[in-house]
Amino acid sequence: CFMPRENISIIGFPMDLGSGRRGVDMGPSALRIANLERRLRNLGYKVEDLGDIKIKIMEKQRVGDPKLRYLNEVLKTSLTLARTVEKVLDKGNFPLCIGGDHSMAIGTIAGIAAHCKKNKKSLGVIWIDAHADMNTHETTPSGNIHGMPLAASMGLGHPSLVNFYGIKPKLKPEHCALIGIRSVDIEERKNIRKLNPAVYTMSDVDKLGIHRVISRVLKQFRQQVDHIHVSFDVDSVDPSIAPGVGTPVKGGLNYREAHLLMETIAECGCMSSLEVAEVNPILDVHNTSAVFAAELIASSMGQRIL
Ligand code: EXY
Ligand code: MN
Ligand code: MN
Ligand code: MN
Repeated sequence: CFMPRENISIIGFPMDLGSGRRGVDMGPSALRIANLERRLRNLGYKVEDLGDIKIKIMEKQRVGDPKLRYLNEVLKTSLTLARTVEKVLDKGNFPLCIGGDHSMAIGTIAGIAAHCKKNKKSLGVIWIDAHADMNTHETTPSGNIHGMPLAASMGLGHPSLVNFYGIKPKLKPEHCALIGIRSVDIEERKNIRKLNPAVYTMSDVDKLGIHRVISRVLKQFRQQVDHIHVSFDVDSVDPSIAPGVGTPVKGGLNYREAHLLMETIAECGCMSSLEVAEVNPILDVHNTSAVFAAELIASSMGQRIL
């Protein structure tokens, strides 16, 4: 379990090749400008920023297969991300991966899964997102890989994604929970039914309340897994308060719901890694979405009101 005095390693992944919209490659800069590091130091952590992983710009890339756009560069850079995350965990630090489009989860989860496998730990993932990110090259309406990482991690999708980093599957569906979901493609639904992870839609959040939802997930995961990874897509938050995201969808988490979700994760004290994806400064208003994301990261790491 993660204890507050552990050291945090920030890893930037300035990727936008997995997204249909430009701009999320600037997410890591926006989060750093939002004083992410200082916020964490203020909570008492030692923080090292490992900088950004090198990713070739879109202009220097070939799209390739229209159902798996920019696959080659996504795989190549995800390999570096996976190795970096694995190394950070192996030395006992807490990896905080900042993106970048959500295809980054392919690399993050691979690195975590490798660390867990070596240490005979079981992995659980809490996926907070407006989208399920459970398409495959066969069901995708867009060809954008950021719509596929969760299915791929659970063993469904193109072999190059599923077998990535030599671990397949990286995550069991019974150790996966999605929260905040409100935009799922028709064909993608079949993938969700096939794998059957726990899904808490925004409708469930409205009915149950975010505290009950996250408490239920944490209670279950605390008993069943040794490593809890939180994959936070900023588009889970309502676009009225976080407009600067790659793929905004109405009806998301409100300001307090988002903070309470992260505060409850912090209270549990059992998060072992975190990634934050899809901040898009091009669509943002004076960096407010990045500042909000940085506040939410702080909440998940123990920032309290009192
Ligand atoms: N489901 C749509 C697709 O696959 O193209 C949209 C995916 C957006 C994914 C964003 C990052 O969460
Ligand atoms: Mn996502
Ligand atoms: Mn999303
Ligand atoms: Mn609501």
